[in-house]
Amino acid sequence: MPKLFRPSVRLTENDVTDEQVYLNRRSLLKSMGFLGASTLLSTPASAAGWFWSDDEEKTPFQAQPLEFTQPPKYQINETRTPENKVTSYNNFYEFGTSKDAPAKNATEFQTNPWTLKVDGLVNKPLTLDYDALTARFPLQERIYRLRCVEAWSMVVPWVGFELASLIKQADPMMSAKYVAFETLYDRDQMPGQRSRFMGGGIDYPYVEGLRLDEAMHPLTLMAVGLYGKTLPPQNGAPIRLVVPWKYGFKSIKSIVRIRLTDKEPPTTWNRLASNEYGFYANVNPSVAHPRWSQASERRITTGGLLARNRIETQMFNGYTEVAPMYEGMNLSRYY
Ligand SMILES: Nc1nc2c(c(=O)[nH]1)N[C@H]1C(S)=C(S)[C@@H](COP(=O)(O)O)O[C@H]1N2
Ligand SMILES: [Mo]
Repeated sequence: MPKLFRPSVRLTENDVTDEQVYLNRRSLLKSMGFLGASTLLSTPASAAGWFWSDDEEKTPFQAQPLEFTQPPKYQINETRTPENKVTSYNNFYEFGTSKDAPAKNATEFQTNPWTLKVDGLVNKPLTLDYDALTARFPLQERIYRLRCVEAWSMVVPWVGFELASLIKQADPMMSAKYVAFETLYDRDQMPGQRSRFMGGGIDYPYVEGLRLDEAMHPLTLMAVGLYGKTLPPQNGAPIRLVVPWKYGFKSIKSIVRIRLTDKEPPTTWNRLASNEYGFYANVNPSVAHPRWSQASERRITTGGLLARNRIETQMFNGYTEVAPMYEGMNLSRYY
């Protein structure tokens, strides 16, 4: 997403103070030897935790291999974006707004234990713990195009399961019309949530939504991995949404809650700039963003990150099987 500094989201004195206090405390801990590699204690992190209860032991992310099938239908014939680019060029404003910030700032993001709740207008509310995320549903590898609203794109081999299978287990009520998603809110772990400046002016937690039929569409994926292994923190560990026919900001990361509702739920980028980002946000080359064209995109493959590899953007990002869901809707507006 482009950086947006609107008058209402300018840096305030409070934010600075907040961040400063936090940084000072960390540098104090560091000078005492409680952070980083060097320490006088034999079991550093746990001993530090014993003194200073909010500085718990952190284990850096380590990808675990996953087991999955590879349905031929989802193996597309396009050059995949190399893994090191998928995991180093990210939008995850909870960890900072520059593309390299999430990979740098999320290395120690703790995702186990984790709880994902499915509730709202359902007959059987569910809670999935960390192990259930990868064990409850058979996993599939799906190679999808990911088209960011900023006009760059990637081809990513995700591992996951259909959101529909999760929603079916919760048994939605007849009154359910929409699905609301929410990212983790944890100011200790997500520096962008502590500072308006670092978090791009977003009111956290990050929220997203889909119409129920969109959520139930077989293309809509809950991803728990990429390139055959568990998701790195910067890509939305331990579980994120992937909606390949919509702009990337719909594909919300690190989800803790999925709520079925009868009203169109608020969505983060629409709340921040409703003239630029709509609820539907279907990829549409013929509707320009107010500040740039959406007719083409920079495909990130094996060249340098800024290599001139421009291709034409396709309607619904090429997933035209979703078109019937939008019959009768005016898609020429910036939805
Ligand atoms: N919680 C959360 N989810 C998010 C974002 C974010 O900032 N916070 N950025 C979105 C945007 S704009 C894009 S393009 C994709 C990027 O996913 P990737 O980093 O795995 O490529 O994540 C989306 N999901
Ligand atoms: Mo994006």
